[in-house]
Amino acid sequence: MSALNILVLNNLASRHKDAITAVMPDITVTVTDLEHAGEHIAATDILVAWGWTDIRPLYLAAPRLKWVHALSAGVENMTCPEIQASDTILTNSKGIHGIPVSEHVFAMMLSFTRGLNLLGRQQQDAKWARVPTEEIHEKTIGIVGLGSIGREIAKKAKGMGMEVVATKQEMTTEIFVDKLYKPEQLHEMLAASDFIVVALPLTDKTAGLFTLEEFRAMKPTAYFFNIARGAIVRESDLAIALQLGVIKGAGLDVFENEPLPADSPLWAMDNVIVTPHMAAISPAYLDRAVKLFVDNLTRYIQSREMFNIVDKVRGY
Ligand code: OXD
Repeated sequence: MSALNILVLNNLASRHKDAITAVMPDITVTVTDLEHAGEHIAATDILVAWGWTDIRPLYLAAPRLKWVHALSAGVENMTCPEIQASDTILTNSKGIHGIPVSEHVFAMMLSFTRGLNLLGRQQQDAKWARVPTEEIHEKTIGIVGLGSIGREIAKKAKGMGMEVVATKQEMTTEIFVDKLYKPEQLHEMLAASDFIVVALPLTDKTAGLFTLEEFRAMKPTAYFFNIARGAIVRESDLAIALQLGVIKGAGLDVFENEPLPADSPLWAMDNVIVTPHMAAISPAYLDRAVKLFVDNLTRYIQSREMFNIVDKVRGY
């Protein structure tokens, strides 16, 4: 294969660059940001960026581009009509999120059940007062979308003595799941769950999936968690459900608009935990992401089947 120019729109440590250039001679890695990407795009063969980067303007100015790789799992801003109609390969970083995201989900769940969401507020006023507690032991967790993140959540939930149920397109044998539901049985699963975690990709089918109707299908004691994409949930309906006690609480890492606007009612609710789209972030993230990219680059160069190829029309 002839020389390859790789443009990366994120900082890389020298060990990351070295791992990429070690794949074959004649690889050039240029690290820059979106603002300066235009200076390099005409010569770029492979573009590496986060899936929320609007790559369309770059894509239209990239005659050599053959492959776009998302450092994230989501590719929501990478599937412009032009790329959909082209033979440009699109891959993502699916498979590296399970550990940090599942830890984040349990951090939020346990914050609610041990009252840390309330205690944190009290501590600011030096207030010594016990708050109600709950156990997650023997409670049911309902995972909406059993991909690699959902499976890691299921594994940890089992280890904590929970009953695990999940929705999944295909019925497979899942060692950490007690019962699988089809997506069309979502309401049935919601009604059976004490903790509901959304772990779906954002697609035309999942956008706006959670409305007041879905919150009404949940137990009034249920806690709802979204670590997927904000647009899967109608946020105004969620706020109403939380205000009216339709559900008990919500742990949210993703929002319809990010950053979450300062006037969102969610900020002030003490039955809501807001985290700034950081569930996947950990010191290990970039090491894992670069390793995955390097493995795929090797396959690309050797013309072997690549993994994590995204169906550009389906969106995941
Ligand atoms: C991702 C994310 O899509 O962290 O990777 O949200």
